[in-house]
Amino acid sequence: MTNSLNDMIFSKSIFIMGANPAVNHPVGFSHFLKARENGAKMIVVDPRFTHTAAKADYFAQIRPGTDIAFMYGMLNIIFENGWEDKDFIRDRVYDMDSIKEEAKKWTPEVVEDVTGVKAEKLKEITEVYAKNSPGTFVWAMGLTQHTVGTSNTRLGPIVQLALGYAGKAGGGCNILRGHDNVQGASDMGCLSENLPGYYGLNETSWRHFANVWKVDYDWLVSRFVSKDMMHKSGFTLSRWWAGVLDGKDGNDKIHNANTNIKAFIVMGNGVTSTAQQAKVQEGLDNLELLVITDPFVNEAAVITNKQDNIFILPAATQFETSGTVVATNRSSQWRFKVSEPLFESKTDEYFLFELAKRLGFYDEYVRAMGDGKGNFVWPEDATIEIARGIKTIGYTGILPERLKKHTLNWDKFDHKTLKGFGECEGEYYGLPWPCWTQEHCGTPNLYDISKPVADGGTGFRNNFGLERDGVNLLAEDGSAPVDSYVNGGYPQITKANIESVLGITLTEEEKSVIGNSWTTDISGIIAKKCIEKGMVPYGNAKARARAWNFVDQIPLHREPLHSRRGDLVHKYPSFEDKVDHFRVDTKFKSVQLEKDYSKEFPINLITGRLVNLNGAGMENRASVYLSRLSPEMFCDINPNLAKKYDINNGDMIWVHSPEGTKIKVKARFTHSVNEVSVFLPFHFTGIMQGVDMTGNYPKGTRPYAVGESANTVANYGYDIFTQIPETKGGLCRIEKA
Ligand SMILES: Nc1nc2c(c(=O)[nH]1)N[C@H]1C(S)=C(S)[C@@H](COP(=O)(O)OP(=O)(O)OC[C@H]3O[C@@H](n4cnc5c(=O)[nH]c(N)nc54)[C@H](O)[C@@H]3O)O[C@H]1N2
Ligand SMILES: Nc1nc2c(c(=O)[nH]1)N[C@H]1C(S)=C(S)[C@@H](COP(=O)(O)OP(=O)(O)OC[C@H]3O[C@@H](n4cnc5c(=O)[nH]c(N)nc54)[C@H](O)[C@@H]3O)O[C@H]1N2
Ligand SMILES: [Mo]
Repeated sequence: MTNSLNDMIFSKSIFIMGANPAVNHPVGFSHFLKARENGAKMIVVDPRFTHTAAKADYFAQIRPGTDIAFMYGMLNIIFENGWEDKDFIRDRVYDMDSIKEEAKKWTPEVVEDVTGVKAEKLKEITEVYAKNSPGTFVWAMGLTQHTVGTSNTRLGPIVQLALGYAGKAGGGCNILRGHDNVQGASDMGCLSENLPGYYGLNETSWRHFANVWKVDYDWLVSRFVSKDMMHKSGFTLSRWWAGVLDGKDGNDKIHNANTNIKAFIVMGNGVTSTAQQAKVQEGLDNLELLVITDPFVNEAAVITNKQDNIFILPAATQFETSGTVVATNRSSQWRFKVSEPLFESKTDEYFLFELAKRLGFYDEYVRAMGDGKGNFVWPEDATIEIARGIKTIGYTGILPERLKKHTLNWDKFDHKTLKGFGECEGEYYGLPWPCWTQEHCGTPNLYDISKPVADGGTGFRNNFGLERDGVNLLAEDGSAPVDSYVNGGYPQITKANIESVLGITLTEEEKSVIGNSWTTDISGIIAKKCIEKGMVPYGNAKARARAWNFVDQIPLHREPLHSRRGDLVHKYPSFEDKVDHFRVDTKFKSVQLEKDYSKEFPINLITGRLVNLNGAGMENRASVYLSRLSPEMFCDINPNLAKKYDINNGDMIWVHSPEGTKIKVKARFTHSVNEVSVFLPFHFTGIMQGVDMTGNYPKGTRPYAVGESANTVANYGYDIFTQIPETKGGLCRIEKA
């Protein structure tokens, strides 16, 4: 998220594409409503008429998986009418021309054919958004859970760049995250393709972390089968089961150091919430060892037929531990323990420390904390270690004492700007990263050059060289944060260029301790000198509208793997199949072009959330009150569609997937879905394709509500870049049960 929910009060328009915050972020949604009361125009683009749409000024009902076409349609109208911000594009954007060229193809009529949204509606929405400046662009899972999810999340910001809505209060991309600390979890390296702080899997990064962790680089190398594996992305949560099944029975082939996965440790994830549940079940059945640490009975242990070597360890909840969490807007917060862990439950760090001891690397694991000999204060010393090591996204200033002060002084921050006063004077709430130094205030809005760096200003990061085919990649002259020593573009700062770019001379002592680049400079000298000169350690560059390191250099519309518009699949085909995508071969075109699925599976399958249940749902279905609100699994269906199948409200129906899987659920009539789509919430499990597995719950733990999982019928399909499942694009067939 570049801005924050609070910042929305400065928006004149709010464009919500693929998010339903009225249901999924109900507290945060109050900021949307306040902005709207303040005069902001609210626009919703969603295949369903959602609770959020009900509060909007404009609503477009889009065919799932066609957001790229819609956004190019907007860009077409913007460029046709000259509504783009020409100065912003000239000074701060690389190659908007390629986007302009592609947008020409997407006339309102072509967009209407592909997306199902009337040309007039597209024009109206585009005009309202372009003329009510600044506008903020909001998205969540409706844009990401597609084979083209990454392209979607690139084109949204490009719309913002075109309109000059980036780097402004009231503008930016307000991307709504999921769990309370999901931002912090990805910052900390809970992704299989990078180290903490998004450091790439390469030798420079590993050497940096060897430094941070105070261990030998060679010792780290010795923990891997080979250096190749050390530099290779791991499996993802989406397809860990493919790693177990190892290509057998027609499953995708894996590339994993000549072995399959045999043991699986689950810590705070709902395994029953991922796509391809029939495969997940098969993966679980074929494990040698399954260990789950969870405050609840994680239902991965319930849906498997495996009889032995399943361990459920009782984890304490977040109320029984303390430490930092990072919110959707990059602000950190200190969480104080409410009570000691109850009964025999243990904190997550306890399990991790014990595991490290038993695997024989506990000493190395804790060496960077406290005195380096195992005497440390938890979790403060861990927070300090993070601040020391993570430069890429600016964690240096995010220290325990500063955060505790913020959490204890909520009343000393302005609700609109996040700016502190009184004892919090000069700091933004939660020190939103990047927080460059131990004194820096945090960065409330990314890429905002209207203020000095010392007050949270930044340009775009220089990460891809100084020029491309002779074209300048740095910001143009006159475009830099206020009070910058260099009033224009400059490269990221290194040991080699710091003196010439900043116009300073380092002392011999400084030279002896400074790191090679701002990303690895544990001494903090680069950041300190940069801020003194009003400059950003990562440089001041242009944002790339065309990114040459992606399969699609500019985002392109590609039909979902399973498309209702079989006729469009050949015009907008998916990607080539990808070998070794997070260690597993992944199919795109070969699935898409196998047949015209729309004949046999004529209904769009949309999945998503309910307000009373969360994620895999066990936490909430264990509550009698929350379960009463949705006591059983259901399928939202338009009465006119139901009529065709002789289905009445409340009838049981079978929903079938192209993979041959099926679920039995109750039909619920609603006009929020159109006549060619159904909606399934994904918060249920316990019943697998009609087979009741609930006998597997340990005694006394069966939740108040169980049911079939939507993910048993969610179709095959994964994003080309992140491997997120295509759970927002797919087809199904229904019949009365
Ligand atoms: N009550 C509750 N709140 C939650 C959660 C929960 O489970 N329950 N989960 C949390 C988590 S982990 C997350 S990630 C967030 C997710 O928050 P959201 O992304 O808002 O959640 P969803 O309901 O999955 O999807 C949002 C919308 O995308 C629409 N959509 C589907 N396909 C498309 C498409 O192709 N294009 C467009 N434009 N829209 C599409 C759906 O109809 C839906 O209304 O919510 C968080 N908050
Ligand atoms: N069809 C479909 N599928 C989807 C989605 C969709 O929109 N459609 N959305 C996807 C998204 S965005 C997400 S994030 C996932 C949902 O993500 P899940 O990972 O399924 O989310 P939760 O149900 O919150 O699961 C978290 C687990 O952690 C446990 N837990 C809670 N607190 C703690 C703790 O302190 N320590 C430990 N060890 N455990 C704890 C909970 O009891 C629970 O079992 O679902 C994904 N699946
Ligand atoms: Mo999520």
